[in-house]
Amino acid sequence: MIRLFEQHHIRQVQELDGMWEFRMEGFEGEYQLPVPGCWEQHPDFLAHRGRGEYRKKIYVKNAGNLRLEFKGVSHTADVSFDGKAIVSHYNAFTPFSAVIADVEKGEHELRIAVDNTFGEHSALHIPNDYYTYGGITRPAAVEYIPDTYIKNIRFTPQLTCGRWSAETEVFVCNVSEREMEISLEVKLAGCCMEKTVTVGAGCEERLVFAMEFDEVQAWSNAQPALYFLQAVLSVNGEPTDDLIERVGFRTVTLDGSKIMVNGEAVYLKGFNRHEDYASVGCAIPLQLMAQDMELMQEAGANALRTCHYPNDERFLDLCDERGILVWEENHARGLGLESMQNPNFDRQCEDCIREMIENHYNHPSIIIWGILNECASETEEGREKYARQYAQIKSMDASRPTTSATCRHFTDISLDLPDIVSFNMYSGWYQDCSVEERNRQETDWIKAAGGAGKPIIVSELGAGAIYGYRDRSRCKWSEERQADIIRENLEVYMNDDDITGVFIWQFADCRVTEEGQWFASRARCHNNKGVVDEYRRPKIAFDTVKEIFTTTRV
Ligand code: ADA
Repeated sequence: MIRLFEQHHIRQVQELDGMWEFRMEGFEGEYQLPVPGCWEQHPDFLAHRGRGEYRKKIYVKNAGNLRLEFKGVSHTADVSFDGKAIVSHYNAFTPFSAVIADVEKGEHELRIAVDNTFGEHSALHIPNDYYTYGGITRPAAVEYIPDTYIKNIRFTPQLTCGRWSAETEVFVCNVSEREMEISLEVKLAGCCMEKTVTVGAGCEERLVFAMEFDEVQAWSNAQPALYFLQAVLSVNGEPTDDLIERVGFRTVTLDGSKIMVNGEAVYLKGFNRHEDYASVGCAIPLQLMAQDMELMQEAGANALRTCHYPNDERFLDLCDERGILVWEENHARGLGLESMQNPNFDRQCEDCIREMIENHYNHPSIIIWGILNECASETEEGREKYARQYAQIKSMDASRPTTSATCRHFTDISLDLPDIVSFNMYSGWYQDCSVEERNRQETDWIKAAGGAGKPIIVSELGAGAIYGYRDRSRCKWSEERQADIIRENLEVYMNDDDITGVFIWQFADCRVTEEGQWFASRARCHNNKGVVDEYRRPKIAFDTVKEIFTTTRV
C-alpha cells in the first residue's frame, strides 16, 4: 500500500510489491527479495554494503504511457526499462518518478541497480549514528497515464476573519508531441471550479484556483478533520485522468515566542523517531508504523520530529489522521565543515529539499521544515549553506516556519536565520551538570545570538539505557538512570516559559553503522537512547515520559 487513501479513481495503478529477482555484485547466484524491503533481512547480506540489482517482469495491460513511482530506494537507484536507462536518483528518503511514453501492451522488464556504499558520491548517507540500509525500501508503483496528466497539486489554506479560503495549484503535463486542450475540474468541501487550458507539446501548465468555503472544520491536534481534494482532467468532455489529495484546513504562524496553529498557541510534546525496526530495518510495514503511533500517543505525545530525513508518506498520512504536529527535516546529521564541502553536498541537499516539499506540501500535520541537524553552523561557510537552504524552502513554501537543531552551543553564528531556534542538549548524560543552570545559560545565549523574540524548542534531550538492564545504584546505561535523567530534563524545560516544545531523543533504539567508529560509543551497535527498544519493548523511561506528558501542559 502506497498511501493510506486512494489517490486515483480514474488513473490505473499497479503496485509493485512482492518478490523480485535479485543479484548482488560479488555474490554467486540468484536471490528473491521482497519489495519493499532491505537486503539486510537476507542472511547473506546482514551487514553488507554494496551494489545489487533488482529485476521484475511486469505485464502492461494497456498500450500507452507509463509513470513509474518509487517512494524510496536506499540510497542510489539507476532504473532501466527493457534495457534502456530511464532515471537515476540519490537519497533513500525522497520519492522520485519517471514517465515512459508509448509502451506496448505485453511483458516488459524493470531493472533497478541499487547502491548503498559510502564515499564521495554520497554526501548525506555517510557512516552515522543511524544505519543506511540497502534496497527498494519503500513502496513502488506503475501508473497508466494519458498524454496529458495531472502531475501535482499544491493546496494552501488561508483563514481570514474566521473564513477559510485556499489557493489550489494544479500542475498538468503534456507528454505528447501535439498541443492539447484540456479542462480541469477541482472539487473540495462543496466548492467546485473548472478551467480550460491549452497545453503545448512536451510542456507543463500551472492552473490556479482561488477557492472559498462556507463551512469547513479546521484541522487541529484535537480534531484532525481531513477532506479529499479531487482534480479531474478531461479531454473533449471525457474524464481521462485524476489525482486526489487529502488536505486539512490549518494555518501555522508565529507570535513572538509562540507557535500558533489556526491562531492558537501550541506546546509541542514529541519524540524524535528514526525509521528503524529490529527485524525489518528502515522498510517499516504499516502495522509497525501504526504500533509506533499508538505507543507515542499513549505516552501523551502531540508532536514528532522526523529525524534526520523525510519520512515514508504512509507515516505522514497517519500523522495527518491522528493530529500529530510534525517537524519534517531534510537529510543531514552531524556534518562538519569538511563533509559539507563534499562536491555533491549542495546539489544533494537541494534535491532532497525540493523533493521533500514537492511531495509532502499537502500534509496538514507538517508544521515546521527543518534542515541540517547539528552541521557546521558555527562557520561562515556553513552559515552560507544554511542561508541558501532556508531561502530555497521559503521560495517553495512561505506558509511554514523553518528551524534547525544546533549543538554548536555558544559558537553558532546562524541562529538569526531560521524562524524557530532549536537546540539539542544532553544535560545529565554527556554533561553532568544542573539542567536548570545549563538551560538558563543556553537560553540567555540564544537570545543574545540572534534568537531573541523567536520560539525556542529543545529538539533533543535524553539518555542511554540497555533494555532490561536494572541497577540499584542507578548507574549510567541502566533503565533507572535513563528515566531519572529524562524526568529531570522534562521538569526543567516544560516549566520554562521560554521553551515552546520538547522532543525526546529518542522514541526507539536504532541500529548505527560500525563504520565511522560508531560501535565504540554505542553498545550493541545501537543508539540506545530509545524509551522503547528496537522491538518496541518499553523501558522504565517510557512510563516517565507518559506520566509527565499526560499531566503537564495539557
Ligand atoms: C545528536 C544527534 C542524534 C544522536 C544524538 C546522540 O544530538 O542529533 O542523531 O546522535 O546526538 O545520541 O548523541
